[in-house]
This record gives sequence, C-alpha cells and structure tokens, in this order.
Amino acid sequence: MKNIKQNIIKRYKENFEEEPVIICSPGRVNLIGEHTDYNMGFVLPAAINKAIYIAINKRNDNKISLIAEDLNKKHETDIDSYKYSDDNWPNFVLGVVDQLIKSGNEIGGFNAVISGDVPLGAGMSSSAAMECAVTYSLNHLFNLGLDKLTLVKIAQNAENQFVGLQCGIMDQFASVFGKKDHVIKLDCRSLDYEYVPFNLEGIKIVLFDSMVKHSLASSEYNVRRSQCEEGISIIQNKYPEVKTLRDATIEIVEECLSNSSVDIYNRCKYVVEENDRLINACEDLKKGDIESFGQKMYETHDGLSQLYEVSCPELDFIAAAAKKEEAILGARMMGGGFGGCVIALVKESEIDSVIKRMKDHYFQKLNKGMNVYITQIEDGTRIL
Ligand code: GAF
Repeated sequence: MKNIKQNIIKRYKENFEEEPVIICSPGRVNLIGEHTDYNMGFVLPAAINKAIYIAINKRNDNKISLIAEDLNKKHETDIDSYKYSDDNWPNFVLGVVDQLIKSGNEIGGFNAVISGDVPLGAGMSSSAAMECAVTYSLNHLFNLGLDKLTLVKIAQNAENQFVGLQCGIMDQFASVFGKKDHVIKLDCRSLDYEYVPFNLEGIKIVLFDSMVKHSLASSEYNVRRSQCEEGISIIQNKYPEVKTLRDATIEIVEECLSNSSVDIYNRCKYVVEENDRLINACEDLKKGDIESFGQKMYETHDGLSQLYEVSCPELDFIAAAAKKEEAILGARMMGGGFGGCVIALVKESEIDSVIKRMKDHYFQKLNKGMNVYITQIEDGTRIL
C-alpha cells in the first residue's frame, strides 16, 4: 500500500506539477448471497485490504487527464466531449463523470493517476472500486455534498449505463460502506444494512484465484439477469404481488416454473434458495456456528455451478479440493462467475500447508499456477 501511494504521488507530481489528494477504495469479498442483489434479496459482502488508489486534483479548465499507472497508459478527453473508450479502463472514470453530470452535478476538469492491488478480472470487484474511488474523489474535490448512498448509486449507474454491465448494488455498496472486521448484511431492496462482526478467532478468509479471467462475464451476467426477470413475469401471471424473486418461495417457483424452460426454472430456483440460505447463514454467524455457515458456502457453490451455471471447471475443481481439506470450513466461487476466485474460510493454524496442497493439486490437475490471497476486512472508501 505504501509503495502504491508513493508511486502515484510521484507520477502525479511529475506529470501535473502539483500535490494531489489520495483516495483509496477497496475491492470486496462476499461471504454468501451471490446473484441475489439484482433480485432484490440479501448479500453479505465486506471491503478488503486490496484497493484502487487514485491521486487526483482539479484543473482550471474542462480537460480530463488520466494515467493508468499499472497499464502504463494515458487517456485525455474533455468534460464536454468524452465518449466511451475502446481501451476500456477509462470508462470506469468517464462513466462516473457521465452520471454525475446527468444527475445535475457541476464538475470541471481534473487530473488523475490510478493504481491498485485489486487483481483485475479476479472477481474482487476492481471495477466497482475504481468507480467508487472516482465518485468519492469528485464529490470531495468539487464539493458536491453527496451522501454515501448517493455515491454508491452514481457508481452503480456508471457501470449499468456507461460500461454496460447490468450489475446490482453489492460491489459499490461494499466498497463505500465497508467497515473493518465486519461484514455488511445488506437488504438490496430497502437498502437497510447491518454491520455483523466478522473477526473469527483462528480463521482467515482466503481467496484461491483460478487465474481464469472472466471474459464471458458481462454478456452472460446480463443474460442471467434477464432470465430471472423472465421467471418473474411468468410467476406474476398467477401471483401479481411477487415483484422480484425476493418475494417468491420455492413452492411458488415449483408451481409456476417447473413447466417452463429448464434454464428459467433453474435460475429462479437457485436465487430463491440462495436468499433463504443467506438468512440462515446469518443465524449461524450469530450463534458462532461456523461449521454450519461453511457448509452453506459449499451449497452455494453447487447452486451456482449446477443451477445458475456461472462456474467453470477450474472453480469447480478448487471448490471440490477445498471440501476435502479438514482445515477449510467452507468454500465457494465468488462474484459474477466464469472465472476469478474461490473464497474459503481456513483455519489459521494450518493455513500454510493447506495453501501449499491446494496449489499443488491445481498445478497437477490443470497444469497452471494459482494465486492465493489471505485477506483482511477493512474500512471502505476513504481519503488517505
Ligand atoms: C458482480 C456484480 F457486480 C454484483 O452486483 C453481483 O451481482 C455479483 O456479480 C454476483 O453476486 O460482482
């Protein structure tokens, strides 16, 4: 972290000859509750000690000058003429500019140097972290007076409207609202949330990175979302009061969807089960029953793999290998899917040997390496 901060300050000063403000916005993990956010259910994420860092300051004109430190790339445009970039990375900044302007906020030009240690495409939500870092920064620099929830919504809209992924609110919410040593139980419909302590004695949150970059993610993600909506519109023929899958029960899914296409039935079944699972998992946490919580993580993996079909052979392999390890209490693929990480709860006393075995198995079976991150739960977006 120290090095990243120093590097971006140095690069900023070299390029723009003034002092920047430094903002840090974390990536996230999600303990349980996957693909439930856009179905208006619950999620259980937390901000982590991997983040996007931005050195930024205002300009006296309308120019936007961006440097992506890790990609060694520059992008220059203007507040009045910015457009979607085929280079992709500037869109996470320009999408925020676009949404701020469209929601009536007055901003001017700015310079920024961006870097970070959230691995790209690994399902830890580097894109949401970048959007939140930019939204927070511009709110701060231009005195926009936006509250935290508005920042989250601007960042989510940037992803939905400008980048084109129809994501839910989880990632941006976790990045901005994260709290050290707590997970956030978020109701994605009311946006009520509760910080649940998650500082388990002797247990670490470990991410096993399959190193598969989720290239299919945005198109297939949007397909999953529309399949859920299709399921709802069928259910509503009989139960008009069911507004989202959050309102459906497993009996309703059976009754209304078992004669529909298998895909629609499976997707909706998974979401309804997952939402129930999360609620029960929170009870496990309250009771301190981590064994039972971990068991539910494995069930989530099976649902995501077999019913929601957003896993891949590498993630399935890691989850199955984790299940055989006595020191791993629970594991499952995390995030949108089609690659990225498996999140696991691992006994600290055996962490080194477990990681070594997992890496060896992965290499033997798939002939490729695997990155492993031992994460800590940290505070959300902040000025450094
Ligand atoms: C991605 C999305 F951005 C989130 O909104 C969420 O739907 C997640 O996939 C799946 O739970 O990270």
